[in-house]
Amino acid sequence: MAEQVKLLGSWLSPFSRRVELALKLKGVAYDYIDEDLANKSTLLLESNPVYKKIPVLIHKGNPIAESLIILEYIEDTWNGHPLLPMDLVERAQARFWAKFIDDKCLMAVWMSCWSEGEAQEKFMKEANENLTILEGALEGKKLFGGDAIGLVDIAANFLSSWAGVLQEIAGISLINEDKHPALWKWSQEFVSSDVVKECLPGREKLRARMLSRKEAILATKAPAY
Ligand SMILES: N[C@@H](CCC(=O)N[C@@H](CS)C(=O)NCC(=O)O)C(=O)O
Repeated sequence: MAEQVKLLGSWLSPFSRRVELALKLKGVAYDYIDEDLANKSTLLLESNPVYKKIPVLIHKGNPIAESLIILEYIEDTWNGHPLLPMDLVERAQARFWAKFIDDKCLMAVWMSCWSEGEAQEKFMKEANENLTILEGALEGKKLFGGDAIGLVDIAANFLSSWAGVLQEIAGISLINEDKHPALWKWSQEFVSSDVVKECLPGREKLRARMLSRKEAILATKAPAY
């Protein structure tokens, strides 16, 4: 029931969009609260006192934080569209790649877009190498989950629309048909799904928000997501 499931998120955040996508794939009804991250609600601060970040899923009054942990909770709690394969080895591999995306790809891509000069070159090299490694996990499949969207596809959402907009703003090209053909194809396939479309921020709105923050972000040495 919707009143039992609440998501504290932000329309801009790939992390909270991951949770929305998982809930929609499972067909779970939920109430969504869009947080003002410059003025966090008491509910958010009390629900995630350690990191004070969105997303937080509140199920029957129990708060669960950190998007990848929330995705696992959703998989364990609700039937319907499976986010993980049945095979135990494949499940472990999916978890590995989701963590690899968080640890090795997201920050490298993000920082490539928000740095300049030598630092930018370093981040772009790192992003390129790690995206090439990530492509190995596609192994000729159209999605990381095979024919259906799974945990790794959801974790990689940032590499679709967010990365596209940020690269455009930064005037760089990290993920394109020549450099990362498998990932490029994946991205086209991923964003063509209707349920995924419902869980993306909207290109123009995202672009406008990022452009308005560009100066402030560039002035910060280690801009947070
Ligand atoms: N590792 C976290 C990252 C979540 C995160 O970085 N959330 C950002 C928004 S994209 C946030 O709440 N930022 C507010 C802050 O840092 O004060 C996850 O996967 O859930």
